[in-house]
Amino acid sequence: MDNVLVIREDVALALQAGQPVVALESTVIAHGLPRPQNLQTARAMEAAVREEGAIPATIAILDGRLVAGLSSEQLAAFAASGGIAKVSRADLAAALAARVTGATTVAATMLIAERAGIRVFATGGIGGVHRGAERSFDISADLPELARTPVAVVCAGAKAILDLPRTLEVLETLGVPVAGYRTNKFPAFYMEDSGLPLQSRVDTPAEAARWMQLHWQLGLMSGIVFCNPPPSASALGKQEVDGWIAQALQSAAAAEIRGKAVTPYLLDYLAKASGGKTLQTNIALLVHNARVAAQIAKAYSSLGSA
Ligand code: PSU
Ligand code: MN
Repeated sequence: MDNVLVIREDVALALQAGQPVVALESTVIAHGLPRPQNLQTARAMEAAVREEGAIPATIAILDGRLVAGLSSEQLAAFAASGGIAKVSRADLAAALAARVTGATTVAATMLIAERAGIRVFATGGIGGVHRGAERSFDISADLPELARTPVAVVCAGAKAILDLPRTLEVLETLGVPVAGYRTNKFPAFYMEDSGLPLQSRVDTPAEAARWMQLHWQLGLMSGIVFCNPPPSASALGKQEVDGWIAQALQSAAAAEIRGKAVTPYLLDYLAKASGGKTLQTNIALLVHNARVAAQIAKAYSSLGSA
């Protein structure tokens, strides 16, 4: 792996010393947020992780290598460039062979984090079962990745554009634990409550860390989803969001958007239709998730099993 996986020096040192590290993804930077908010948010997430006493490792593919821990300059160049490939598990070898710059999805970021030895990862909302998946079969590769890769993902649930009841059903089928972080409800990304109850919750970083330890001690190789609702002050109401989502889905259908382009198209449409409101909420929840992930990473590393 050495010639393929590059781990930033401070990240490697922290991992060797059993100190907390938080992985961050790069599809949200390249495809989930517009410029210049993408770089500002990536930096704010890294700063939140550091403030909590952990080391951030933003993961991407640069010039044919998997990089765990972009430097400040690499991050700026990445956020500024257009035409970056969206890379999931299936695309990794092709991206390396073609020496492209690649943005890693939740699925690819989890996989690379695990190879690097990082156990905690923060994102906005995971991918899931798309609405109408009974016809399109569009189910994010994030779900099967969660089933096979032992990394804890801190997120505000799954993205609101998805079919959330079916997303939860698939996670259950795949044996992926889904816990509310200080909530009994599955959040809906921009909204604190999807209306779907969660079976379990944790209330402290120490409890989350204990879960991780037990789950992996049992030899269960799946990921764990910790659902951290968006901060109340920036959460949006169901009625307004549902209206924007309906418009976004209609527009995507009319424009015949398919495959990897679907999620970026919908997020961009929502940001515009809402006059920037969904963008502000997306940014707030990303930074909040980074902070909570760092707290969990710290608690997990203090257990000494990292
Ligand atoms: N969270 C966000 N914004 C995003 C994503 C997550 O706040 O853009 C990205 C993640 O990289 C996730 C991807 O893996 O969206 C899902 O894409 P798809 O539905 O094509 O699997
Ligand atoms: Mn898809």
